[in-house]
Order: sequence, then structure tokens, then C-alpha cells
Amino acid sequence: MPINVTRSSMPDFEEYCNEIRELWDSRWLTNMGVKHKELQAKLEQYLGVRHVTLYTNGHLALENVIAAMNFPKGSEVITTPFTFASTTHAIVRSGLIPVFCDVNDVDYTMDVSKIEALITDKTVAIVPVHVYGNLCDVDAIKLIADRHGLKVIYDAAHAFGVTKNGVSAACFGNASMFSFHATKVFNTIEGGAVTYADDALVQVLDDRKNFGLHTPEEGLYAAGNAKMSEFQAAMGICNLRHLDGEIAKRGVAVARYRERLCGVDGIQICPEQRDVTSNYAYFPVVFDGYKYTRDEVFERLRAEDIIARKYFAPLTNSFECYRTLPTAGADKTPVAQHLAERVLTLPLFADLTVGDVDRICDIILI
Ligand code: T4K
Repeated sequence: MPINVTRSSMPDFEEYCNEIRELWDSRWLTNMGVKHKELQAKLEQYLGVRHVTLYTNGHLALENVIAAMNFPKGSEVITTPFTFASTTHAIVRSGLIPVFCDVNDVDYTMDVSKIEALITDKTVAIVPVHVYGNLCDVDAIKLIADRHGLKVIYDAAHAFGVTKNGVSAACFGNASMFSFHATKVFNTIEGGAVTYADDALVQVLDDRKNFGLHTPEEGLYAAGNAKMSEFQAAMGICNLRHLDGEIAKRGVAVARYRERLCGVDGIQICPEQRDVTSNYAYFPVVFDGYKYTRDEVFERLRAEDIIARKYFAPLTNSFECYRTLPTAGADKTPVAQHLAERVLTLPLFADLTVGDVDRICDIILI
């Protein structure tokens, strides 16, 4: 069995079967049924946030919350290119122009010192990314957004379960998007959510994920279908029961990685963030002046059936589909480009043993 970059957390087979048993009786499989309602309430409680709206995946969650903000087409949104394709695509597919801000070289989130220089009279929002589960500088971003009247929508796809001074990542900005994809710390197979405090958004988001229909006879928005099914919600209910244990197990693997790799010349590891409780979503390592390049480490691991990943290379601002964007070009975000050429995310999941971590580190260090 190869060791992949991650491995889905799953409940026991019987636990999931028990959870979905009633769906065979009710024949109610989707469209905001009992499992959907139960998961939503449980997540509001777990995250300590006023509202959670569930989606069939994180990407559509992000597109829907951007649509709900009603920004004029052609408006500019400041974001980072050091992310999964989804973040930039969601902005562009919403008819908005992504303006790429560089990241910092400590936690790889948006470099807040570079945001204000990018604001123009067309800027409407900031979409920062809590990349790898590292929290952005949420206080600085709030100050800048308030000063310029901008909305903040966090891509918190990686940040489920992360807290800062006890406050959940779900509570920052005007809204946050989480991914519950199979590869995430908390999964609903495919799935996602938007979290927010504004009561006025509840109905808009509920309508928008259901074809924009307010009632079966009232079409308010030309929207699509982004509903989470009962089977996805049932998986979430099961996984939530075990989440804290799964995060703790990931923490053990991360502690071992740190023990083995921190302080090695040419290897850069993100420091633990102050006041932040991590979810240990990813373990990125930057090879900068190390005896092997990133690509050599990748190949050495692959030769042993260990599949690390180059998240996030290439940068989204160098994607072919954005070649004609006036803001495209990885040279405009040199720190992100430097990282994209050197970063490797090592395998990390709850069942990864300390023995596995040692084997991976031995291959890297030998
Ligand atoms: N924003 C950010 C910052 C994101 O990272 C993402 C998603 C999104 C937005 C959008 O959220 P979603 O719409 O996806 O909810 C994966 C995921 O598909 C994607 O969700 C994730 N980010 C991205 C970082 O990683 P791939 O193409 O790298 O996945 P794949 O199929 O190569 O899987 C990676 C490894 O995970 C496999 O080698 C083994 C393991 N795995 C995979 C699957 C599919 C499992 O253990 N079980 C599984 O079911 O994109």
C-alpha cells in the first residue's frame, strides 16, 4: 500500500450503516432532510458560529457566498495565488477580477503589508486563504477591510477546527468557506459549508443553493444546485463524533515530523502560530538550499511508494486559463513563486504512525 499525502478519516462501517438506516425507511435522500438539519445544528455548536449553510462541496459554497454578496460584475477581489485552483476559479466564475497579493514567507498566508497598495476604486472584497490551516492575520485584514469598506470572505477550506484564542476560524470576516472533501480533516465525502453571523444571509444562501427558488413557485435568483445530500450529512455526523481524536492523532505525527526536521539546514517548517490551536491539516516543508531539491525529495519518496504532493504549484496566477488576465503572472508574487518551486506537503493523516513518519524522514535526511 502506498503512503499517500492523506487518507480519509472514516467511521466504522457499522456506525455509518446505523446512521443511514432510517433513510431506507423514509426514502428522503436529499433536499435538506433530517440528517442535513442535524449536521448543520451540530456544526454550529462545534464551531461556535451563528450560522452554517451546508453545500455539496466547498467550491460551490465559495461561489454561492460570493454571489450572495451581489458585487457588480468586473469588480476586483484581492486574493492569493498560493492556493488550490478553486479559490481563484470561484472569483473568476463569479464575473469578478482576482487581484493577486503575495504571501508572507512565515505561514504562507496573505502578506497583509501588501494589501493596501492593491486596493483601487473597483475593489469590493478580500478573499484570503488560511492555507494548510495556518490562520491569516485576521486582525490586520479586518482593520484594512473596515478602513476601505471591503467585505472579507475567507477560504477556510483547510481550517476546520482551528481556533485563535478559543475563537473558531468560522467566526472571522463576513463569511468563511470550509471544505469537507474526503481529503480534509473533517469530511462528508464531498461537502462544504459557509459560516457567518449575518442573519440576512441565511435565506439568500438557502435559496441560492436550491436553484434560487425561494418557494417552488418563486424564482429569486438564476442559481444552480449545490445541496448536500443526506448520505453526505450522515458521514459528517459520524466523523464529527471522532474528530477531536483524529486531530489529536494527526498532532502526534506532526510533533514527530517537527522533532526530526526542525533545525535541519535548508529545511524550512512553518513555526506553530501563537494563540492558535492547530488542526494539523497539512505538513508543508520548504526545501531551500537543502542538499536535495524539492523535486529530488519528491522522487526519492516516490521511489519508496510515498506520495507527497506539491501543494500549491503551479500558482493560480500562472494558470493557462488566466494568461490574458491583466493581473496574471507569477513574477508579480515572488514569495509565492519561491514557495511554489520549493514546497512539498508530506503525508499526514490520523492513521499515519510515528514509524511511518520516521521512515519518511529517514528518506529525506539520509
Ligand atoms: N480552497 C482550497 C484552499 C482547497 O484546498 C480546496 C480543495 C477548495 C477550496 C475546494 O474545496 P472542495 O470543492 O474540494 O470541497 C484534493 C481535493 O480534491 C481538494 O478538495 C483539495 N482542496 C485539494 C488540496 O486536494 P487532489 O486532486 O490533489 O486530490 P487527489 O484525488 O489527488 O487526492 C489526494 C490524496 O488523498 C490521494 O492520493 C489519496 C487521498 N484520498 C483521496 C480521495 C479522493 C483519500 O484518502 N480518499 C479519497 O476519497 O485534490
